[in-house]
Amino acid sequence: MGVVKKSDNGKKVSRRKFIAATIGGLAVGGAAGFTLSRLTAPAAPFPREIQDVISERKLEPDHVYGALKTYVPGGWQDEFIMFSSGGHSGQVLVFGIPSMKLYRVIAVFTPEPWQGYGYGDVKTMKLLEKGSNGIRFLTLGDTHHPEISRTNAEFDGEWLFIGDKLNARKASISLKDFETKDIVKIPNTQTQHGGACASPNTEYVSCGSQFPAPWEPGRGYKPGVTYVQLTETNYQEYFRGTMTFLRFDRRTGKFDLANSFQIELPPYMQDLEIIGWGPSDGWAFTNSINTEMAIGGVLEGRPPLEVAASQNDFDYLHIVNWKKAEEIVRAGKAKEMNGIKVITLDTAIKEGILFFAPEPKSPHGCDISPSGRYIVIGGKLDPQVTIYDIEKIKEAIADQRFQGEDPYGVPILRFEDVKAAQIEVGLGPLHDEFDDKGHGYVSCFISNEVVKYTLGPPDYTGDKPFQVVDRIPIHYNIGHLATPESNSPSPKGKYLVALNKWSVDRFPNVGPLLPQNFQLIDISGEKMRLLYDCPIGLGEPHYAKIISIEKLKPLEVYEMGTDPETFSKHPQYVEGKVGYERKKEGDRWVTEVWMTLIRSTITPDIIRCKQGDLVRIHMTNIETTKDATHAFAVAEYNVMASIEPGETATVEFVADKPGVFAYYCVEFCSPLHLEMAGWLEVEPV
Ligand code: CUK
Ligand code: CUA
Repeated sequence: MGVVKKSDNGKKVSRRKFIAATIGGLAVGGAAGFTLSRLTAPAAPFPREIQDVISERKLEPDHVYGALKTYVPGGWQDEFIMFSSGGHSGQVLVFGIPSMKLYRVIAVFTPEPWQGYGYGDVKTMKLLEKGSNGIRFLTLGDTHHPEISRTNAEFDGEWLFIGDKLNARKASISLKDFETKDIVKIPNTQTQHGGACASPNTEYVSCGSQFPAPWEPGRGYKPGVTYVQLTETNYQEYFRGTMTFLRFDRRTGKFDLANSFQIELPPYMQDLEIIGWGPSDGWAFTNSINTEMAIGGVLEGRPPLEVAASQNDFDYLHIVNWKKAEEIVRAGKAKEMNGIKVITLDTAIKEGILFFAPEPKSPHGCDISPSGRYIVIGGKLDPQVTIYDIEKIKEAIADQRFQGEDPYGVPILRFEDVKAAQIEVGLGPLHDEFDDKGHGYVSCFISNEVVKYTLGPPDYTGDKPFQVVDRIPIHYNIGHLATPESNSPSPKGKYLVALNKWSVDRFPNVGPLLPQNFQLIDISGEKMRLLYDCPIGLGEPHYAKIISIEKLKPLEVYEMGTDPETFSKHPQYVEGKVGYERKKEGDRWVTEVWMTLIRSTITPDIIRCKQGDLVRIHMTNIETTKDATHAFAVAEYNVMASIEPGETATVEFVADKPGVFAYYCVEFCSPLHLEMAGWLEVEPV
């Protein structure tokens, strides 16, 4: 990342040299460069012209302050990188903080042409297909909660995880090349919500279900197969939630179902989930709603779901001893169901893995203070955040102090025994994040604000624990909020992003479907201060994770012939090999092509095949220059690949229509980019 220096305002910036690729396009593949040095900030007072801009644009002091705090000149580095879910765009968005610049959209659950994701590229087609798990070829996902891999509970910047709420899937993304490496369908689960959350050393990535799925007794849930008639009685008897611990191999980036396990849960709607560290190491938590087990049915004479599911004054915080669960699985006490070892509800109760604590009232959010001691739940229908103390929880469990059990026999701890504090914060409290000074920040959806409060010791050691200390209005309908490296032992403070669902009057009207509004808030001082409104015109993000930029070590270029799935040589990469051959594979004709791309030539530039052939093209971008990406697309065939410098990718498609079809490089890569083209001749048979 180059030399990092402290600038005048104390912000770390990197004095990075800019190597511009040669524009001598005829000099193919050249990497001659020149260097630009960055302008240094003037030490003298700003010239008159700055004052003029301010008065001309009628900017107020707050505006100028916000602009100066967030402006990151070209060539400078942001201080943090934010990975935001892309909501039902199915993707992940990558932003800089404080600039709020959108740097990248990572294709995950939805085809994305620029990255050649899901348009004939074998690796990504296989990934999407494997992740679809035989239900149908899924091209939709609803991403909610990103997570970064951890070492000793700290974010280490190596892997990113994101879940698909709609289809209960989990994906891993390498932060070496920002590409999706695995997608797995979570067994026995139809929709998922809580998590991704990683265990302190990323042995497991965990996630909880949202809407319970119908289970066949002893056989779990099979998508497209399991049917249970939906009645209130059947719901209670046969529907089930899950908490799943997916074994993750951080070498390959793959989830390993054979070494994963799952805990069967009652048919409440498990909601947000988190895994603890420090004093809460070994424990996982999820809040829940609809402990009423309402199923809706307005046309059948029952109250609507939202009414019936909001009757109880308390729902249940689920407290799971996952380390003990792991032992139970090792001891062979789990039951294999649809490819995963399941600890049944009965076993979980009997073995002391699952406990409940009352939580008011249809809550949302489940977050842990930096020390690992406090578990914080947003009241949603209750104007308070409720804070639990893991020390008290562990004590109460050890003493077997329970107020009773739920209809399934899960022991319920006494609220007063495990509660650390309740703080009245505002209306509709949802999610909590933390800074490095012992403060929590809660999003209040209904009262449209972020409220700052103090935690208790050891996070906060002052004389005003568990008190509201500041509040700031947001615009509007805030869901999650995010602070750098929150929900880990070492949050960094400084900034807070409010992920607002509505923008109403903050941006020009671009149609009834308005952008979401990410608001950047300065939390470095005592008072929070709004800095910037950032429109998100793509999906509905939920949660985001922010990490210090120094922790990311992405590749600049792939080593020549790299298969990004494994980061090793692509099985079909042969140095210098170009050309094609038509041959029989079983009873099908295949035209197999070895192709290279370099400014400004695609070789071969003519491929002749016959109608009905499977065309399989192994393409290598033989550039070694950073950013010298090429792309490959075939006219009228819906085929698109992106090949980064050094990368080898394979596309496959059936040449089902005869004709002569142009293919070309889709990235404007050099002055002769338009000439970077060729022909696919498909001879009719
Ligand atoms: S949920 Cu969306 S605002 Cu999926 Cu984390 Cu709370
Ligand atoms: Cu390569 Cu255009």
